[in-house]
Amino acid sequence: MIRFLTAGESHGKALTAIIEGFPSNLKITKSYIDAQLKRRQMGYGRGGRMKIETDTAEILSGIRYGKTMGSPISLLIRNKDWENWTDLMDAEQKMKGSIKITIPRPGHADLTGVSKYNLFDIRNSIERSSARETAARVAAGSVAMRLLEAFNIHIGSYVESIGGIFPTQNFAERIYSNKISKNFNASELSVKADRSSLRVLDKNQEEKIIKKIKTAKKTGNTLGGTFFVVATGVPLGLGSFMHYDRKLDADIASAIMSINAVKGVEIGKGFQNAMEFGSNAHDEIVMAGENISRKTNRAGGLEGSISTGLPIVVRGAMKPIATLMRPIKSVDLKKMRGVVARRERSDFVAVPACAVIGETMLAWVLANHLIIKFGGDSIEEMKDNFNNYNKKLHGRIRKNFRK
Ligand code: EPS
Repeated sequence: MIRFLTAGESHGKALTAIIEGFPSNLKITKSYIDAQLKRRQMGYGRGGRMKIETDTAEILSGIRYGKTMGSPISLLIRNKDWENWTDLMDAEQKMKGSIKITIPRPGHADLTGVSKYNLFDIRNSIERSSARETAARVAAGSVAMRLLEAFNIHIGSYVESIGGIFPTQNFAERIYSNKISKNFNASELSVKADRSSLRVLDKNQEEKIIKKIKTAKKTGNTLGGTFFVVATGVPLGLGSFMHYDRKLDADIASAIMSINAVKGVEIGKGFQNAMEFGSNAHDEIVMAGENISRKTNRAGGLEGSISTGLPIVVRGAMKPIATLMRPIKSVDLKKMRGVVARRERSDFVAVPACAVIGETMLAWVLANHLIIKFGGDSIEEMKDNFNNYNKKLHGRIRKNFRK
């Protein structure tokens, strides 16, 4: 229903995103998009590039006087570092004296990229496989986030662990036990996480992780970790079990897995539940006064691939950054002999940024399913559809089963 495309190389002139299919009259400003871009750049353990860039979006089309027009929205993020790469990244002329990259880094897209695309220089693979592309995704995803906010749907994230260091209490457990306030707004999680240099919720844990990152830096190593992305206010009924490509959980897993370096995705207590008896894994249906309610939310807000109305909880695992300053073994493709892998400026840890990207990817999927279910050409039309459905939902269940 909605689409976006990104283009741009890590050290090219700019990144762009074209977003299509949003309703008209959605309020959005450049400063809203820029605030999300800034959040993606933060985090202890980032590399030198983040000192060069101050990512901001130029709105090229689709927004007038602070509102969407229904037309394709195009956004441009300039790469400041491009000024140092104009010759190396020239579209026509090969730079005189430029040296090919011939040693692939294990864990990066270097070897698979040059093999598959028949490239003559690993640089050609690095440029697009770099996580720099996620800046364009965050810009696109922030438009989706704004759409959700118009329906009181909020998204937040936090880092659960880095380098195997976990908090003493995981906030997600409170969501799984459904003991969280009905008014809990997931963006509060981000407000809290953004106060930490690692986007963790536990100060003790932060200190321990910083120590470990310092050790990683000293020893030329990198770290990965796990993060949570949560959505609140999602109405019951997004997604469907009717066909594999209509499933909301599958779309969420795909969107999170698409983030660079993510190797694992879990919804609710997915992996833990696989070890439990069924009676300990599912969420009992109970009456709370007049209303149907759930004792727990171990399913993470999804049952039968449809949103239950409870918070959606997604957990992602990011592998350690593949560029090591004390590299592991590789092969020089020119000399065809064993060497150590190449070093290149990079981050030591990027899990905090990954969580922010996770927010925008989840926002994109939820905005898409919201538009599928309540779609209209203007935000006003969509709101009418949304309010009408929600107003009648519970009454309909009662009426249908009383007959
Ligand atoms: C990134 C930009 C990149 C890296 C990092 C993320 O810039 P550069 O290569 O010029 O330092 O800092 O990318 C990776 C760690 C990676 O493996 O691709 C960014 O904007 O997030």
